[in-house]
Amino acid sequence: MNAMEKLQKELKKELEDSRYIHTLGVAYTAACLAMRYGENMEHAFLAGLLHDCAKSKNIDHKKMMSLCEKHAIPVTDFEKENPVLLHAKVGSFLAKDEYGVTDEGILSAIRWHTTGHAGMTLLEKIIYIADYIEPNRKKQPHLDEVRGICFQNLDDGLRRILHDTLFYLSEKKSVDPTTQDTYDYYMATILEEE
Ligand code: DGI
Ligand code: FE
Ligand code: FE
Repeated sequence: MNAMEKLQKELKKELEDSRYIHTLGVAYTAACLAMRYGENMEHAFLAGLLHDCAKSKNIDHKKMMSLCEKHAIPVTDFEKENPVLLHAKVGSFLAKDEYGVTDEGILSAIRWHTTGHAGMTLLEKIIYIADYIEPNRKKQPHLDEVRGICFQNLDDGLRRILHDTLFYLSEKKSVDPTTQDTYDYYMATILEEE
């Protein structure tokens, strides 16, 4: 068994079945986007596999908070109110600490997969997008159209996902300031590109 297969076996044990299925979907979708846009395919696959590793059966919100305290990971007030957001930061920490990932590009793709941020790298965009469009995702509106766009033009796909996410969030929950920042940044870059 190679290292990637071993990791998959470990994650299968660590995650709920549905979360593991989603994880594989993200890994393969990220690999496809990497092929399309010229990113390192192995890096994309590995980041996809680990992006939700903090959503382990053995880690609840309390445990995420205590991991942040113990390892000096800063927690914003918004994250204190919405601790589910912490799985991105904690996941990046665990990818390094528990799973031995050293590549900073992979770690930051995990770190930013939930909110995105202004000025994302290609790999960060790929993981952010793959998380949204992977085949097991079903509930979001007009997903098939969004999937097509993501394989035609990555930034158009990113903007479309940010738009739909903000719309969804603003109806149901409060929007994280970083998510808002990401949205504002990428909407403002439409004009610059053209
Ligand atoms: O971990 P996944 O479910 O695969 O997807 P994800 O990492 O995008 O996380 C989605 C969760 O994070 C979902 O419970 C909504 C929450 N979330 C993401 N952005 C925001 C947010 N919650 C709030 N309140 N505000 C946000 O901006
Ligand atoms: Fe996630
Ligand atoms: Fe995910």
